[in-house]
Amino acid sequence: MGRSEELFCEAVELIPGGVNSPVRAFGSIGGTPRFIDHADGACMTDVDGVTYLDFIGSWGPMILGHNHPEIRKSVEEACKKGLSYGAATEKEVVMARLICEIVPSIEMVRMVNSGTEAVMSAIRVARGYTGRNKIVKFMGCYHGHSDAMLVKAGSGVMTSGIPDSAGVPAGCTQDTLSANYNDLGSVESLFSEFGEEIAAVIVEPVGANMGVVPPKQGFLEGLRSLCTKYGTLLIFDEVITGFRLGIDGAQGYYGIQPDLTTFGKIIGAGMPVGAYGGKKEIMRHVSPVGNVYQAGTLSGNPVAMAAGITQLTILRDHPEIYRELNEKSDWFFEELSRIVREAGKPWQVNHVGSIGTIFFTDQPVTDYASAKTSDTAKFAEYFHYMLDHKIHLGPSQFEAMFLSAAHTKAQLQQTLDVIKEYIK
Ligand code: KE4
Repeated sequence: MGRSEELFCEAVELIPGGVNSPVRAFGSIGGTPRFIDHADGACMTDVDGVTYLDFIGSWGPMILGHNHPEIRKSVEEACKKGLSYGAATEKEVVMARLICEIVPSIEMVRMVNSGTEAVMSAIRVARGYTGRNKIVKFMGCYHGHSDAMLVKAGSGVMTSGIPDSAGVPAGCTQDTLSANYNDLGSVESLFSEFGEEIAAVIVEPVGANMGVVPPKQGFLEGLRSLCTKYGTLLIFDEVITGFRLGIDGAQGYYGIQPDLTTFGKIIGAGMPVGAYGGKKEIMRHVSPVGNVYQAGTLSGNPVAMAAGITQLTILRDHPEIYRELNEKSDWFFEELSRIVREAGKPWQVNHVGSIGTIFFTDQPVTDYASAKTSDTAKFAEYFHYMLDHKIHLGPSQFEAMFLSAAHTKAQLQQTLDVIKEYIK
């Protein structure tokens, strides 16, 4: 028995499912999760000394690759000054200014500790600001595990096949309305019925938690105009797309200004960081200046800020990183599509920039229902074939592949060669 198996046997007795986040348990694809010892660049090495080319990238944060020397140095330096004070620091001002300068729609921002916390807080601010209760979300979109968002969610909820979660009282979700992604008509119907009761529409501007599902032409624009018409806030959940598609995220990539934006992942560079922000007129409703309460012991933690500031600064000052990453990613996913097509397989490949998914279905994947037609057993077989060839994908059909600046063309070509072998 290898060390991962030993650790997993022990872990399942101590931690639910042996993991601290469900998707890591390999539940939908079977087998033993690899316990990782260290990571560097585009690779991670497990406790049995096996090194894998990594396409999880910590589910998004590692856009510059693992163990980036400048990020590591800034964390080491910050640690020497103490880990946390529970008091204001200059680093929080630097981070806030970075985000406000970079993201078109943000004039004021609050740091939190996860994407879940960012979304939960943004929803509360939207309700406090509008005085309304109802929230529209989209089936297959995942916005973290706060109660009101666990309705037809994506990611781990979709992976485990639980459309809703136990332990969430009806009262917490009675004001959460579900619409179909890429289906403006389903949103118009909700507005016709609930119109000025709707506080916010929250959307992943690129769906990435039912696998990657790009917005159809006009979808985001339609949401923007519906929200403006009804005085509803448009919330872009950019926990994945923020600083991923480009320095100004999906809102820059698609040219749409949301009223509030949530962030996570990349802004922490692997440390636990989330954030939410928007126009001052809205954000001034947040405590202590406003009447919408939100707080956090480790929010704006100086060590986490050091990591995030360094990563965002590198990304801001080196636009060639995005140009090269997106060119490399377009090439990779287009090559993957070509391989699938030439092998006569009906499967679908969706991607936007450096996130993408191969869906084992013959239907174009444009929403939750079409994503669900994917053959998850086939995905499991594919996943393990790749793992056996030292390529570690995300262990779920309904997640994205994350490419990074550290992935070389040769490593990506090697990945395509292995996929080609699998497919033939
Ligand atoms: P966290 O609370 O996990 O930091 O962020 C929640 C969240 C919010 N919004 C979006 C669009 C997200 O993708 C996420 C979290 N993403 C998943 C991966 N699909 C996290 C992986 C996991 O749950 O372990």
